[in-house]
Amino acid sequence: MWYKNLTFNANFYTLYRIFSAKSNKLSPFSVKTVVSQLSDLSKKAQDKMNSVNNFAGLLEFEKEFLGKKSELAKISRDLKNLPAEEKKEIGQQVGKLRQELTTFISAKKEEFSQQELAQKLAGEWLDVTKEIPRKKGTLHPISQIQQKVEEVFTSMGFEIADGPEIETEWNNFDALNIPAHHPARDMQDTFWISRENSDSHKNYVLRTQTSDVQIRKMLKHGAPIRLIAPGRVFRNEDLDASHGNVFYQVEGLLVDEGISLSHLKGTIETMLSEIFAKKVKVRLRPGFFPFVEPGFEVDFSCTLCEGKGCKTCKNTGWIEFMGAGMVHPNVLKNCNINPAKFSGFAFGFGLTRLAMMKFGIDDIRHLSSQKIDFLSQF
Ligand code: FA5
Repeated sequence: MWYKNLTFNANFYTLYRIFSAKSNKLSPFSVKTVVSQLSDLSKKAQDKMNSVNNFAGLLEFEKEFLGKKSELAKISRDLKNLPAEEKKEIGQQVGKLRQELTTFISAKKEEFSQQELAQKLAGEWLDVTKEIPRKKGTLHPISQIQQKVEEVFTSMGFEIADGPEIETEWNNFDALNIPAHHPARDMQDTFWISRENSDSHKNYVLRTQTSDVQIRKMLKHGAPIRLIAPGRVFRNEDLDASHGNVFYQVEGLLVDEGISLSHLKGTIETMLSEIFAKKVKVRLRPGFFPFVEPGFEVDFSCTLCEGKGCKTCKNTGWIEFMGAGMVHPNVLKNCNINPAKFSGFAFGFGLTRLAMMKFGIDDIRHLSSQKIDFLSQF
């Protein structure tokens, strides 16, 4: 290293000889003493340079060799006692040694700062090209199942229809062949918004079913018609694991010439087989809904036990699924469609409950819990 080549030793020896021989003003002993002090100091500094390996060591070194109480400072102060000629000669050597020590110290300071910076940067280094694992959001299980249902029905030529959640009493009940004091209105635990008018077109409810969309669309487009209407419905019910008071249904309607129950059965079997990705069978049991005649409760074969019987299907091999039937002639008439020419089927199932079945969710309340940990499992 450069500082190993300090030039003092030879120079001091020369100086020593000059002063020993020439000086008659200052005692040779004094010059000799200064020269040998400088020589020793230079050697000592060189020896220590190798062991300076950090900032603290460097500060100590600086203090020892260039500090106010250092030997060099002392020699500098003593220079004034030398005769002018010697003062100049020795002063130059003192200056040279000071310069070399200063150069060494600042070079080392720079070296240590670079090391410190490099260490700091190594600790703080950031790879901006690295992909940061991010928690991705997921679709709510109900949205997922709704998308799938829409996909299947669209592929069978059904239109996706929509309707308002605040509905007239007429669309939600009267047009669907549910007369004013019919118990079916109570069956659906209605949230009334206004009920005081004698004209049911002017009374409003939070819709209790998506069947209202059949009415709106048949009134607007007539027949033939083929639609599904997914949406939110509201019922003033006591809550438990399988009953919500805000939940989702899907209404289905197909009206055309020559439509029969076999079309209904085939349509529902196709939809469920697609949703569960396996062959699903459907059975119809007699059921009552004022807007269909005949009406049915529709079950499908348990997808867990393949119909053999398990806890989920209560050992029956069948899961209760939805209400359905052939559109009542009164409903067709209410929508200006000729029942002598057109017939159709309608069905309505709980989308929320279908999502529960598909994903094995045992409590409907989880679905509205907004718990990300729960919802992101699906
Ligand atoms: C109806 O709402 C009829 N509109 C269905 C219909 C349409 C029948 C067309 C015939 C022709 P129901 O009240 O049974 O039917 O409800 C249909 C489905 O909604 C039920 O099978 C069930 O899956 C779901 N459902 C009913 N009440 C609740 C509730 N409180 N919480 C969650 N899901 C419910």
